[in-house]
Amino acid sequence: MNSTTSDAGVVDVIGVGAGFTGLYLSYRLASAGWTFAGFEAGPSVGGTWFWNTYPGARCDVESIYYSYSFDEALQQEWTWSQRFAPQAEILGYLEHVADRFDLRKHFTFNTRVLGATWNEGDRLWEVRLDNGETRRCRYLISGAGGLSTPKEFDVPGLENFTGLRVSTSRWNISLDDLAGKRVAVIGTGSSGVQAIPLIAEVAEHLTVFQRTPNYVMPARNAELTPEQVAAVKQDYAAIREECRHSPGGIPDRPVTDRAFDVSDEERRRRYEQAYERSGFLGVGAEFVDLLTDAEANRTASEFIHDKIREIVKDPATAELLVPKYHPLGAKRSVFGTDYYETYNRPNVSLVSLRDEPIETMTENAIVTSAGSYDVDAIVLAIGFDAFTGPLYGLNLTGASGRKLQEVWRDGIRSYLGIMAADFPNFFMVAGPLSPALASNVVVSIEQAVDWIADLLEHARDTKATTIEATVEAEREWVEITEWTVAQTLYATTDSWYRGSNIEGKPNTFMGYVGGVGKYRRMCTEIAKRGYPGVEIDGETPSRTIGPIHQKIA
Ligand code: NA7
Repeated sequence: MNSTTSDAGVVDVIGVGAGFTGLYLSYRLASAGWTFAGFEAGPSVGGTWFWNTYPGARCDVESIYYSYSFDEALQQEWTWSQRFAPQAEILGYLEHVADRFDLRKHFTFNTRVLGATWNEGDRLWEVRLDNGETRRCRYLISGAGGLSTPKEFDVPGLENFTGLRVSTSRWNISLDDLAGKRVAVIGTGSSGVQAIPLIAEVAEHLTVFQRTPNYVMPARNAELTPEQVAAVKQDYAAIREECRHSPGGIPDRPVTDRAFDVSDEERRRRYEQAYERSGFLGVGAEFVDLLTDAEANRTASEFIHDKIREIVKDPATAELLVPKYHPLGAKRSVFGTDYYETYNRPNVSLVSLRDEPIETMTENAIVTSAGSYDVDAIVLAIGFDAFTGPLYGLNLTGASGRKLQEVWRDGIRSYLGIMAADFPNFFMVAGPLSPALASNVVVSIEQAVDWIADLLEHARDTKATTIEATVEAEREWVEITEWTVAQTLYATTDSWYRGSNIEGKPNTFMGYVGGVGKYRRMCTEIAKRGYPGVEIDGETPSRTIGPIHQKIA
């Protein structure tokens, strides 16, 4: 096909979302000469960082890595203020990127994609928008994000509550609105853990309703010094390259010894050091077998248990906070500031929903099986319908006339987390079964966008009109992702990684955990071999990716 298509009104590419993905997608594809129309439900750019404005919101990946690498001048001129920049600064960064590269012109804001149907006759997507329009495009690319569809509160009675009610993922009040109030926070994942200490400072009383205790390690956030910033900027190209070829999208700290290779004293000393370092390369990454061997993991988990018991003064509260239900790192680790210390405040109390589940709510109270808690405000920090929530929200109807949610009813299937059989010319950036879930997602986003852009270029060169994953390649990729995760403790633990936080969602681990470096090398090899596993106008070098995964180190 020609990028200046002759079909009147048909745009080459429609992109969904104007977050980290949508912005880079628009830049990359417009630069390559494609016509691009982006639609964003929110009023401006930012995606996750536009919506999640709750107190304490910040990324759990260090900002010097959690940022774009595609433009040297951009990374030289932008200066992060802190190790983990707060939400407002990350949003400011994305606004800067949008303005600097003049990207807003590619987007229509306040416009949600309601549905999209593949038109086999014309070989294009018909995309329905909530402004009543239908737009047509050759390629449809989702940058709708993995954590953008808030989970519905699945406990009856919330509708009875007449006090102030707010969700961390759609925060629309100020912290002052909670001042002097009796506040309940429900949920203790990253969002709850970040918000709780700040809410505790203003509330008359804060009651935290915890279902599953998490391992919360100190974030050790700090201002970045001018010397640190200068050192990073001087070395940025090499740092980015290291991130791209690392396991998790951040510079690696390779370890080769196992937890029981060292004495108990030496192990403890190493954990203490790692605890000071914190971050994803902290305690959970101190020995090579912590995510693969349950006994090895127990040593690290118990180290954190002891830390909690040291910090929290009331022994009964400490015991409730000790995470006993899963190994450290098997669901996403949480990094906080003064989280456990907050439970030493006289105005904070903890309710364990494992011991006393919520039964209902009244107009001014949360009622559990053991009692009633009067509150003026409820903060829901209950997470997201990850990955499939945003995708199913696009209501895609594929070549066979079935919706994606029907095709994936018994479990997610994708090729590389990028394509889905029966959905020609549709691509997902940081989609299910990609490495995005367990990585610095910005690294995964840039890699996927570049790979998709190269594939579109390849199709343009051959004047092809349809690109589709084969069923065989998709099946193989599912097997590879399942085999890879089965080697780890991720396989043993319920979490949003597996969809188990949503009632009725098939329990499938939604990511590839073989490492972003290995994944990148595999994708590069697939491109080099002419895209096995991808049918381009019905032709493919091979319907499967064969032994490429085993061969790539
Ligand atoms: P998470 O990590 O999914 O955490 C949600 C929390 O809410 C978690 O503690 C849940 O307990 C709890 N939850 C969910 N539903 C309920 C109900 N019905 N009752 C009580 N408690 C409930 O979401 P976050 O927003 O904190 O973080 C998501 C990601 O964003 C994070 O991993 C980072 O990558 C950034 P559960 O554990 O399910 O028992």
